[in-house]
Amino acid sequence: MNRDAFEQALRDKGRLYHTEHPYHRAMYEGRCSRKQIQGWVANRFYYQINIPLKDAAILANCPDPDVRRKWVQRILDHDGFDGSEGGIEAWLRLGEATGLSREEVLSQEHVLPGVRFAVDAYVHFARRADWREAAASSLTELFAPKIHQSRLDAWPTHYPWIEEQGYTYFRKRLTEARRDVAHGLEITLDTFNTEAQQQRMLNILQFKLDILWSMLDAMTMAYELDRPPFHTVTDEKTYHRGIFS
Ligand code: AHQ
Repeated sequence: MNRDAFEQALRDKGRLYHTEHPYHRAMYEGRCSRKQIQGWVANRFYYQINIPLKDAAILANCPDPDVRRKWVQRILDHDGFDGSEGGIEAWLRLGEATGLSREEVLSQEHVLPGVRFAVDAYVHFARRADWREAAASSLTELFAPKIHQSRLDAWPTHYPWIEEQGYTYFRKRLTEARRDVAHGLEITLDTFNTEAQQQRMLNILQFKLDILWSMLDAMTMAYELDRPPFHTVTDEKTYHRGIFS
């Protein structure tokens, strides 16, 4: 495919984005319970704290200082820097705004095995893959601004019990995601030129779409179907804790 056709092929993957997952549809249609919103926030926290590790892995594998100089901004966006609290702190505020305590979210006690496996797969891929393939796998964010905007549009109406300061994270991502995508797209379109490379890249993007979808499947089992891991045996959260961290 030429550059434009390949970009369109990447954008066409948007129809499989987790916007369409039933958990997210329930969320912006106002059909989520407080427990389902809190479960989502507590589980997605594990994704958020692993993004800087994923991006650091890409930096570690990338020999090009011009790319690193831009890519490092992603770590600062999440970890914060002098004068900016960062996305992870903003996510903790989202947790508090939904009625979770900081300690509860930081403890990872709610992180479901299926969510942990999906997120760990992303970090391990970024560590092992060619840095350009790992960079390109962030392009699910082509579709992210729309999903962040949908939360800002729908949540205050449907979930008035969520405190307003919780929305900082979604607002931040509207601009950050767009800037990240511009850089990720440039690397991707410059790198993958042969048919084999482009097909492999589309498969890698599908891998990332599968990660996002699988996280919500684990949350559906636990918070919608009331079938969390080991529910037939115990009500206790008996999930394993991070064995890599
Ligand atoms: O908040 C999100 C975020 O910081 C990132 C980084 C990026 C990546 O490097 O893979 N992907 C991503 C995403 C974030 N939020 C998700 C959401 O639904 O709120 C979407 C997700 C993505 O599209 O990959």
